[in-house]
Amino acid sequence: MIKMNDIVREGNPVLRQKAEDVSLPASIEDKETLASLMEYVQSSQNPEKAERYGLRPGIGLAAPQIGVSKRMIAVHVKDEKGNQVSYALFNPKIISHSVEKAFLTGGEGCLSVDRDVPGYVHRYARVTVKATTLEGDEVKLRLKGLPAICIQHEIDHLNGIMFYDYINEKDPFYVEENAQAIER
Ligand code: K3U
Ligand code: NI
Repeated sequence: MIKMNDIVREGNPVLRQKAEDVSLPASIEDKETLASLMEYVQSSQNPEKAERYGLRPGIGLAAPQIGVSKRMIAVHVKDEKGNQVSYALFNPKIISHSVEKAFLTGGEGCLSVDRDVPGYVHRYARVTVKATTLEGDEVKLRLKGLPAICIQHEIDHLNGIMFYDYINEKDPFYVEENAQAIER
């Protein structure tokens, strides 16, 4: 089981590398790694388990964050209707996106960043993502709201991008024209 000590922190070069594609069909080892990412995010949102194992809650996790530079992510988050959106994905790729941007009014955080970084992170409001699931099925996902924000944050980890790279240095709370504010 992944614990906080297994999560690499900013400053570790793996977080700035471009992760390698996972060769498909996935090996048992890669499937176990992806399953462990999902286990972490699910357990971290369970108050008893989070307390017992000292897990900081997260809605997503990417393989580079545990030092594995391969294209795997887990997302476990509720959409605006309260439906659970849960995906464990190999080689996720954004194949199209809206022109409209969106941002979380509370900003973003990261399990690899042990400090508060205030400011708005503008991302695409809607994305279509192609990927392969843990079960080996090719999927095309259409996401908006918090799930869309979360999957972009996780795919960024596969490309060596941190959320604060997007924050306007001079005016962290600058709002881009026509950007949609998402309350969480
Ligand atoms: O945003 C977080 C959260 C945790 C519990 C409930 C609701 C929200 C914690 S930070 C987080 O989940 C990161 C995880 C990371 F860094 F490992 F990928 C993902 C994330 C945070 C904010 C926006 C999008 C994604
Ligand atoms: Ni992160």
